Amino acid sequence: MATSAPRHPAAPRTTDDGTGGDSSDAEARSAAFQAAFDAAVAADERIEPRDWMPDAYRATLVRQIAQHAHSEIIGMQPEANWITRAPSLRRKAILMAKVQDEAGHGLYLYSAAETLGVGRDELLDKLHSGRQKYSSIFNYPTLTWADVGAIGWLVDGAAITNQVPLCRCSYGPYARAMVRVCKEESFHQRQGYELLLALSRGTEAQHAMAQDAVDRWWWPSLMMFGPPDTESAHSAQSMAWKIKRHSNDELRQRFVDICVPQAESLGLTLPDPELRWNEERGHHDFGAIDWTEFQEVLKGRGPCNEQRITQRRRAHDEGAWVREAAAAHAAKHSSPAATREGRAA
Ligand code: BYC
Repeated sequence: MATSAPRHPAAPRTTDDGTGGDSSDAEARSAAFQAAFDAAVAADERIEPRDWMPDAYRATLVRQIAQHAHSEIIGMQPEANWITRAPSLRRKAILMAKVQDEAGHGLYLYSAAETLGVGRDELLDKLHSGRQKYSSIFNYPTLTWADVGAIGWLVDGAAITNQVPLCRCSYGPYARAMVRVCKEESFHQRQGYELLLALSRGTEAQHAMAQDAVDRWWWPSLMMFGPPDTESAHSAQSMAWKIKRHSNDELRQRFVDICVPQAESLGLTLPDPELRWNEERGHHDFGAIDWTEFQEVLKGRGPCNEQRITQRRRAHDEGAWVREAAAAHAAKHSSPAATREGRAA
């Protein structure tokens, strides 16, 4: 760590009468911590769990990491819908592995949130009671097998575009979790692309099924990056703290530019008549996003909001016995008698 100012909260200073230091001492200490935090962020250093951090920085991280963790576990549902109907053993094995990866991502992210002082139970409770969000994208149905390919190509593709910069997030545990998540997401994106390519080059009906899935998932994928910059409540502050490295619109544009040539090699079209290369900007122009639809989904009125949260609550309730058994097992193995037995063995 290059900074000389303190990064860890010092023990409160006490006076002879035990009432603590005067308020100017406390203010000076707090200013020193703030200065050390600002310097660390400016120098691109990582903030670690035991470092001092502003309350609002902590709250923003908890909000974003929790939303991200919830997205990973709710995101298992639309794809799991197709595990029993995958068209071959190979496709089934790949899809099962992918859905398990998403569960793993949820676990890394809940663990990252725990380093900020919030427990997993508390976060799950907020998800189940609608006090925390998950990504809008998972409120759309998976109607055909081709949707599994469209999710891999577009949804995982959008997730990677958003998450690769998060590997450089200023908060250490989140940034480190993202490195592994992004490696796995790259595999997911490629399996989606390969699945769509097989369909696109298959029979006429298979090609049409792939095109229909891309038509339905394209616009919701663009919404994953969040509202336009002019409407984004948190972007400016999150970018100043180097939690986010790019704005929502910058990442959305990057995603569109990546997808256009990929769609061409897939032999599929993107459902936007206004999509064209703009020589002057060096980017693709694209049509207007339906932000009313986005807001409706965020308010819980998307096609599958109700179904997703009901299923999540049911899975949580039905898994209560597993949590209880795991806790009993852990307690048994950490008891003094078990520890003595372990030592003797
Ligand atoms: N859906 O000020 P803004 C995946 C909310 S899934 C729902 O721009 P911010 C995967 C936002 O929370 C990928 N809500 O916010 C899993 C805020 O509301 P609150 C999940 C959205 O945070 C399985 C309000 O709108 N990835 O990987 O600066 C299979 C204003 O927005 C959405 C992540 O979560 C949305 N799309 O930026 C396949 C990545 N967009 O909280 C794939 C981490 C915005 O004030 N998250 N809102 O009530 C982020 O990078 C950022 O949180 C966002 C939004 C870019 C999403």
